Amino acid sequence: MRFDTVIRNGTVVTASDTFKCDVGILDGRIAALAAELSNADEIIDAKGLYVMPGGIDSHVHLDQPSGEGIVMADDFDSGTRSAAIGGNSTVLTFCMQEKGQSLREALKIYHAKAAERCHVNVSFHLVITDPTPEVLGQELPALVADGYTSIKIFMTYDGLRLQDNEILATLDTARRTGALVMVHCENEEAIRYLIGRHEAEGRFEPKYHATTRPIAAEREATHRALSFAEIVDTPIVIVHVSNREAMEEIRRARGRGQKIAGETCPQYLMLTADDLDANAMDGAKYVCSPPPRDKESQDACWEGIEQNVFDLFSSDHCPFRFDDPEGKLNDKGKRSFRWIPNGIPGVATRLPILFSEGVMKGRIDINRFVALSSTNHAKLYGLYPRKGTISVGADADIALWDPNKVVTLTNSLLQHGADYTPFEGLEVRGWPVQLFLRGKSVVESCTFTSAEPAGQYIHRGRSSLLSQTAQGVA
Ligand code: DUC
Ligand code: ZN
Ligand code: ZN
Repeated sequence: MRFDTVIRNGTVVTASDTFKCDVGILDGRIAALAAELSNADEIIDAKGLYVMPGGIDSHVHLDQPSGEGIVMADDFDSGTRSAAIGGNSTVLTFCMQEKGQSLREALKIYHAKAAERCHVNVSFHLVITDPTPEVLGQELPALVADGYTSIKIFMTYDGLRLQDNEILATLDTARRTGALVMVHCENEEAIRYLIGRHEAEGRFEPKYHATTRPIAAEREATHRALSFAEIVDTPIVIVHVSNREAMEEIRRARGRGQKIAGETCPQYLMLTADDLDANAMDGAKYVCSPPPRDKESQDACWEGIEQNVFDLFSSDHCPFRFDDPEGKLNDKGKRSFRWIPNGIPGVATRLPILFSEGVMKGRIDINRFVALSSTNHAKLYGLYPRKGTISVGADADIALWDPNKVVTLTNSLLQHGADYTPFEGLEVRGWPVQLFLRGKSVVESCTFTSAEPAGQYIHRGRSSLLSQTAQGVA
């Protein structure tokens, strides 16, 4: 058999196995896995490297409206560039419904934003902010059938959050239509009350972002979301979990037999609320929601990664420039933490941090790394087995990792639109040295090798979490 490309002498890693073999690629797909393959137009020597499925980051915000006068630092060009630098071949981003807007209108806008400028594959979650009877009764079922098979809803933020009756109606519709729902769990009323109290007491600095969004507000909303999911018998994903108490809610719900996926992010392993208390306004760089907590919460999140409380490790990349009137230091943001846009950049640093802090420090094995970084995302969001694994027939979306390459994280390396990284100066061991999209090399040693953006938009199938529930279809 003749191949377009053969990757030779590498160590192939999947979520379940590690083995030495060559990978033969033909027409963008993996066509053979065998001891020795040689008949190819191009031979890549991967001696000493891990051959892994390209990362899938299922929680990435790009080019979203973020409030008056605020501009997100990444569009689909720069954001997907940065994703590729960090070893990702696919990102799942958000299509945000404005109030009064139909989901189809919103999709038209986001498809135009993404068209022909994606350097990795992209697929959209639908953010539902206005669950009218038309949206839930007519649009959503048709869109799920068209491959928009996941939804995000918010329990916080004025203008975004759903009321309890709307959450129930959305979850119920999701069950009937076969969509997976991601929930942002924080109690808006408690946060609003605390913000008012802080401002009345003259407390405006960035560090108060953390004290106005306490663990109890996240725990309560997590419990409520899980209870609603139980009441209407719908699997959900609890996204960006930051602490032990929210983890315990997930554990308990699973103990009751609920189908729940859990997600955590690098910021909850690597940052604490003390980072928000940095010199002058520097703390604004770390403002995200839920906020980073304390050392005990970091340890708890590592435990959740090691003990399978978490299925997903995502970046929640939500980038704003720091020193910019349209970013963190906008005029109002300088006056109160309330106006500092929430979110940090991280799509390029997610995998090097998990590899270095997780695999190289012995907390998780390399197969769990692949599960957390790629395979579970593919399964939960309807991309598997075409994406998220190394197997015959899968797309040749492949990352070659050098486990011995030591890199000091610095902003210029990451090619995103933000003017900082929260992880500046962190030394990581292990780096994605080459990335292939459908068999084509797109990045080598942090340099783009493909002249044209090679990413595609992907319509997705049903989540593995829903396979035995909605409509009884496997
Ligand atoms: N929630 C997210 O999922 N991302 C950024 C900000 C937020 O609140
Ligand atoms: Zn969120
Ligand atoms: Zn997010």
